[in-house]
Amino acid sequence: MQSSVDAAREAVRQARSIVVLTGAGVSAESGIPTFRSNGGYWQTQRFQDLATPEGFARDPKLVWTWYEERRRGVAAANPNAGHYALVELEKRAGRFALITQNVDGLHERAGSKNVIRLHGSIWVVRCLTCGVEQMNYEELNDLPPSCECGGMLRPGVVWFGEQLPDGAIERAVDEVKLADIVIVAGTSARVYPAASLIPLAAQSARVIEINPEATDYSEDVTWSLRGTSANILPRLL
Ligand code: BJW
Ligand code: ZN
Repeated sequence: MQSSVDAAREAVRQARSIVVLTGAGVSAESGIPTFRSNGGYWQTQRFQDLATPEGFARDPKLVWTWYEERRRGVAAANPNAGHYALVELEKRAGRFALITQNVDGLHERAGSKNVIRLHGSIWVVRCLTCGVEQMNYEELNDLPPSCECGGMLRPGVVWFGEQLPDGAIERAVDEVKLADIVIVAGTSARVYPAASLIPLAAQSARVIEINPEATDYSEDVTWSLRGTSANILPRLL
């Protein structure tokens, strides 16, 4: 393992263009639950109820109660050593992009600049009637919240069956094609199209996977480093 970390660090040092793809595991050490690993949301709750447009239409209050609880958890959390290592990597790299599936905003709070958010933001709300989208960091007490126009607000995230934000996956694909190193950290690689970036990366870049568990793509990457992102990402600098 040590020799793989050393080899990966050397490859990172020599890279001209670095792309990072992150998932919920990167925020786990900030105390934020993942979806599919131990203690993950989908182990006790149905994604159909909480993360689909149909679930929201059936019971917007239930969905909003879950998001509001998560918003409070994220507001009370702080970025961890993994988030900060990626900020440092961006400063050192010639070309750098951070593609994230996370909606918590912790990469931006840590100081990452070129962030491509594939699944939206828990801090954005959108009106179902007038379509206005805005940042909202307040505690929402009356759920579901409503817009000034009287319409119902929804969380500005991407649910199953919904399109990703305009141009997001296209930008991500372009960045991956230009990269010579792609770091994939803290994702189960089960959700598409995000996961499809990993085999795409393996076609033209060296890929470093960081995850305590194996994924479907662990065999296809150059270095699959078993460990946590707060521990391993700083060691790649
Ligand atoms: C650590 C760690 C530590 C723990 N350090 N690691 C192709 C094939 C099959 C299906 C599809 C397909 N294309 C599209 C689909 C449908 C669907 C999909 O992918 N389904 C599959 C599940 C089968 N995709 C969609 O619907 C997407 N839209 C789309 O494709 O539009 C076009 C289209 C529409 C309809 C039909 C076809 C095409 C949208 C996906 C939206 C995902 N939304 C969610 C919730 C909303 C955001 C939110 O509220 O947060 O996004 S689901 C949830 O999963 C969330 C995450 O962003 C996403 C990914 O999860 P992630 O980040 O990988 O977390 P986990 O928990 O799965 O994994 C954590 C990992 O960390 C684990 O591996 C741990 O081991 C590890 N870990 N601690 C490092 N300390
Ligand atoms: Zn409105």
